[in-house]
Amino acid sequence: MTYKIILLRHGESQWNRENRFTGWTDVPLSEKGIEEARSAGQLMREEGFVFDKAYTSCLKRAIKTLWLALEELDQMWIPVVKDWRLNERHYGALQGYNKAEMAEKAGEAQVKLWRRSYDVPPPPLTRDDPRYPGNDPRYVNLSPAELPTTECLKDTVARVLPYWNEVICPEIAAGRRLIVAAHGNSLRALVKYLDGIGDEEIVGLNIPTGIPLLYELDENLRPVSHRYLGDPEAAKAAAEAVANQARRK
Ligand code: DG2
Repeated sequence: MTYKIILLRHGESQWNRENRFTGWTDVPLSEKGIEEARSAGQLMREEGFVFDKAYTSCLKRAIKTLWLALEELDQMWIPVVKDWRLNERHYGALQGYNKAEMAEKAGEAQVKLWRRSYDVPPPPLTRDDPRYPGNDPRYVNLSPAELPTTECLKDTVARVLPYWNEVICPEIAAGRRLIVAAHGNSLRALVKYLDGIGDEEIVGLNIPTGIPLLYELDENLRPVSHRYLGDPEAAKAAAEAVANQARRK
């Protein structure tokens, strides 16, 4: 007996397009991102996916990707749960800055540490910074300790994993067919756990936009296999492009 779950990073956002650190900034999809979200839905339709429930973040790039994919599947009616714990990792004071320009300024090695290391957080925001999420009504129920001023992947794991274990896993075990639409790093956090990727190896993992990632799980909800739907070479090239976003110009 195995279970299937789809993990989907949103389609290209406007700030992915402009190559800017985004984090909790609520930016829309680009035109290309809208197309990617539709294609993701088509890929799932071609493989006959049917879902009972969807999970996403509180950020419109993931929410809209989910909507567009479900529209292609003609399954827009299913319940959708939005939770901040699936948000992108908070990129602290880097939010808004161009990744390649930051590599010029701080050096590629430093930017790689901020982007991909397990436990080096980007510089934090101050609480009086307009980018601090504490004044945003969608986060009104978060405790001060939960409201980030920055996050490394380890911090993201610390909020994504309890959500996976306490909210999503019971649904899978009950036989519900789920799709999770989230972000590059909230999904890296999950994949790190699922595949038991070490703190050093996780540096090399990049997740492309808008390509459904299928996991098959055994009865203990441990992965048996995973693959990107569609052309594996295209997924590989897209992941490579993500890795290279913070090269100096
Ligand atoms: C990107 C990921 O998040 O950036 O916050 O800039 O998945 O929501 O587009 P997403 C961001 P990198 O960690 O790949 O630089």
